Amino acid sequence: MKSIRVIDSHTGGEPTRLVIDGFPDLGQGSMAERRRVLAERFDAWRAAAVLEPRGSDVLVGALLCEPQDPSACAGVIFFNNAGYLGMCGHGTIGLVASLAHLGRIQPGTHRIETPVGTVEATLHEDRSVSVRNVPAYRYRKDVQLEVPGIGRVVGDIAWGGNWFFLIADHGQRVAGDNLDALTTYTCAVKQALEDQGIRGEDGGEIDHIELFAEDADADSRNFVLCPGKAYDRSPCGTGTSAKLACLAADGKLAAGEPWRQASVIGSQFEGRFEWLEGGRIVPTIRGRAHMSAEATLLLQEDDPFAWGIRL
Ligand code: PYC
Repeated sequence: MKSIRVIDSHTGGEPTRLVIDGFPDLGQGSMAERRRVLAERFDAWRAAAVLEPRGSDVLVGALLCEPQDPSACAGVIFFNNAGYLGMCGHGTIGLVASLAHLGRIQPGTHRIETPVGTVEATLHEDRSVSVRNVPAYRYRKDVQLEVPGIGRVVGDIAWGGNWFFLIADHGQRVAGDNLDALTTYTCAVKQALEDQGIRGEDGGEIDHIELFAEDADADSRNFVLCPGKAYDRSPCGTGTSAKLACLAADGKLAAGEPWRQASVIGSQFEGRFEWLEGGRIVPTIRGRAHMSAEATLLLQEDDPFAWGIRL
């Protein structure tokens, strides 16, 4: 019988399953190279860890890796029910909280390697975590998209560690009792982007769709559709980074000024940015994770669903 040791946490309601032992050896390459090896040769392990019956569509997996650079405290590869992510803000906060829970790190700043670059995470004394993310930027503003069944939708394309399509004017009620309609709307937008070949600057798939609305307790509330069709229960660290890039580009938020981003379930991140040369920004996202479980996943030889339910 195979086994996988995991630590589960959630960041503002969005779960992270940190795999600390039991996955196959992916070699000594960069996190991008190890992600490729995992995807091409060992994808069944991703499925076993996050799909039903052990996981769910909402779960984000984080594989803890030895970093290449000895000055980094960890490397990580993020994945979910549909495949692999670039960066993951809520997941990095969950990773740091889990490493602290295990006694492997103390308050302070820690470098973490991801497939899209190294980020710096600061564990604060109050156990909140700030993630100084990879550089973010808006690639295209006011992209017009014809969406079958909806009509014309206008949004920005921005990079925040994943590719996002950000929509302010959507006519949808961004609220926890309207999740089915929000999911249907954002899935239609995602499909239209795909069908019309609209992609990120590097040809990357725009696999996150983000809607914004006003919020009484924050600067904005969002709904984020993730690849795999689950919505982000947290305000989405990479999505908030993409939002900061758009606010910065529009001159609506100054460097260092706080931005409180609420999720559709009411959890919050605080974001700020610094300017980089060339119009890019470095976003920092602060939030808090709570521990949910320490567990050993078991894969029995005769279990027909040992490697997940894949329909
Ligand atoms: O927090 O960046 C994030 C994230 C991406 C997908 C789910 N959460």
